[in-house]
Amino acid sequence: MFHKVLVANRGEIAVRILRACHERGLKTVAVYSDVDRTALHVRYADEAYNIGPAPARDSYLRMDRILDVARKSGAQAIHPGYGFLAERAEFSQACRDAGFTFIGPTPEAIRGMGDKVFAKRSVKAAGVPLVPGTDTEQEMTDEELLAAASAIGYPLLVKAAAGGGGKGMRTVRRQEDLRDALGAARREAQGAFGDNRVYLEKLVENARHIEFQILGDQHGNIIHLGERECSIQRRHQKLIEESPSPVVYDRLRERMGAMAVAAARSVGYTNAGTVEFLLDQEGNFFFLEMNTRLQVEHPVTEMVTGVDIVKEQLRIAAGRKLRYRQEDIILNGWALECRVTAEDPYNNFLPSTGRIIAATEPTGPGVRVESGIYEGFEVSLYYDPMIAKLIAWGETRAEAILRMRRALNEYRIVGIKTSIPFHLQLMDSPSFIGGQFDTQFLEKRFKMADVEETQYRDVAAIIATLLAHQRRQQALAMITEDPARSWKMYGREKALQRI
Ligand code: MV4
Repeated sequence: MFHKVLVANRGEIAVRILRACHERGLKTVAVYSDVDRTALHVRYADEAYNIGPAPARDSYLRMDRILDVARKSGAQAIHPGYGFLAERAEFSQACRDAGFTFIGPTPEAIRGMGDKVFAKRSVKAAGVPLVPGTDTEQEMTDEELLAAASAIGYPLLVKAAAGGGGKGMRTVRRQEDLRDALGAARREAQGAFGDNRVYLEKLVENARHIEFQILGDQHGNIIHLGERECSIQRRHQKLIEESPSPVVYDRLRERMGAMAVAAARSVGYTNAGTVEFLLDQEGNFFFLEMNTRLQVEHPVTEMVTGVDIVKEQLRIAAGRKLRYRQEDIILNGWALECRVTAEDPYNNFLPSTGRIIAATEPTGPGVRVESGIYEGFEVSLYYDPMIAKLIAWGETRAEAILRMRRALNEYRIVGIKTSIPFHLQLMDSPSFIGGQFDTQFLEKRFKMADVEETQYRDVAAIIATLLAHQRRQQALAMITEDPARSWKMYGREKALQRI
């Protein structure tokens, strides 16, 4: 059992983990880079240590420095959060070797799922449906891949074996483009992962991205906490997530959930993880990959299941048995999450930096905020632009959307541009409200209204009020004046409405 936990992360997720530790009576240690000296996670922890300069590779990615701090502070366990070192098998291994409890999966499970080719092979053996593609028993040459492509059929995707999250992916619609795509994908994969292995999959079009939250203890128990719908994304960055999915019904959830558990079991998975699926228009689903970490969007699952996933991670890492059986997990209501990023949605989501001079967070029924910022905080370009998450829960999806819209309207962040106006517009989109969208929706079918339209909404409201007032004054004047004047006024008013 451990009594002190080092959180090897920053921002909102570090704060989230520190809170779970404090609830369980654990002492906490934060690490921070030079620019994060005054960050929120530093203030929330019992102790905090500087681990180097702002660039992540000099601080949050320095395993050696983080392990030094763990030793120096007397921490016995390390939580990696998401991003940074969370999915590095070497880090899980290094923690184990140095005698610390890694609050996450084993290096074997991370390595197994990190290699997409290996992962596909092990989940296939467990009976999990895969997208038709190259059978990946051994490494394939370009010639072999070209031959395999004809059997799979077009359009198809070239994917990197060491990839994930859309990195190193290429769509090929015609046979004559495949050779070039293979070359480009191999070069990109070599540069990004130091591994040029690629494989082919049939392209599943108009699909939704549905993922299942998994929890597994060290006693062989694995359960799922239902699904999250993550199709609202832009360039592989999710912007909104929800649970449950508007298109997953009970019977489908049971089938997909059982497959998610089987996938996790096939690599001996422990702790929290996520199994990603594509769900096509005919209702077929296919395993995509498994994320071996706590995810950004875990709160929507917490809101509908009532399970505190981070606290469960701590219990699992301490060797305790899962507190829940599959039949104990009941989905209640609906939850949405909007990622608040320091980006300008009116300007192609250009990163926005600077000091936050004022911030007011929404509260009230069904609203949860996971934030890493405060008034006076300086948003830099060094890290991910996500600065906070806004989560809304409702008994129904409609109530969750109404609460989200209300909460977005309460949110005030002054000093930088944020994605809040984008989220507000999306909450008004008939396609979103109707639950009709896929992974292409944002990029292909949704358009932000112009900045002018919304920026001058207040001005328009003031003008409208003044006009209405003026008309009323004129109407009063009409009663005492020439009766023909009211007809002229009526005509003028109609003419105005046609503008
Ligand atoms: C696919 C696909 C269609 N067909 N595989 C992108 C991220 C990585 N996890 C896998 N991805 C995809 N794989 C086949 N065979 C479409 C995507 C995809 C996608 C998946 C999830 C969420 C957003 C996406 C956006 C574009 C493409």
